[in-house]
Amino acid sequence: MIYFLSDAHLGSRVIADPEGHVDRLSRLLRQMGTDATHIFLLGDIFDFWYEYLFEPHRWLHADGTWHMPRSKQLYLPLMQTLRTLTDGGVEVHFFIGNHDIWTFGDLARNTGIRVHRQPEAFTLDGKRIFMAHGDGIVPSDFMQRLPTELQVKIRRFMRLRAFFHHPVPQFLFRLLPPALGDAFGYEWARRSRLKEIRRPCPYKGEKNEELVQWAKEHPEYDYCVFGHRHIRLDLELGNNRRVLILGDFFQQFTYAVLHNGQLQICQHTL
Ligand SMILES: [Mn+2]
Repeated sequence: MIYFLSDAHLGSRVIADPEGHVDRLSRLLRQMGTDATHIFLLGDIFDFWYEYLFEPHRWLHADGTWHMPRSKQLYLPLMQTLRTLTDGGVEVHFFIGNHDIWTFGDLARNTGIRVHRQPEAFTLDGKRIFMAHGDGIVPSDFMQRLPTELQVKIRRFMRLRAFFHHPVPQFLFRLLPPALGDAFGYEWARRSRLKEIRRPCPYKGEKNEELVQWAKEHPEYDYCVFGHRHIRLDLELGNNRRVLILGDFFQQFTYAVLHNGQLQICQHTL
């Protein structure tokens, strides 16, 4: 079995019980581990994640004990879960989202997961599958069809995205004391969560949803799987091709399973 999950936004300051949220995801991942060959985490697993220069980089010690940096203490059960999965031979792939861009090796080294900073295509169960978090994917002809005000909004997002991905500001931010960087980062993330809760952006329809448009323009893939939008979508594109948007593991608690070439979205219940 192959699993896909995105947008848990762990650690979000709008969540009443952040420990319970981390536990819920950790428990599901351990359950997946009983029959999984691969697990794909498609971005925004953390509401904010930054690996600072002046904090410990080695979390798992030779004697098997864990010493998380104080800024990441909350995530210890998840780190242990990921380590158990990868030690047990499960391939865990972690795509950065737009909230957890800033892993510089610590996460991969301590847990054994593979970090992807770019979209990636895999052949699994005989299907050609394209995966990405979904931010920054805007087909150019699609852009031109949009009203000017929406174009301006997207351009602003892309500029901020380029800044967040740039090594110079990244290095400077890494120099901050973790408590200061986190205070800033979690507050930025909290505001974007609140904005989304107050003004959700529902499915825009086949013609206006950029990820759907992108999938349509790429017939070389059987399936395209995305996160980011926090909507649950499973759309047929003809010729057995499909595009999935995973929902989230924050309010909807959805994820997807691929088994014998069949892909479907599931709902996690407590
Ligand atoms: Mn996102």
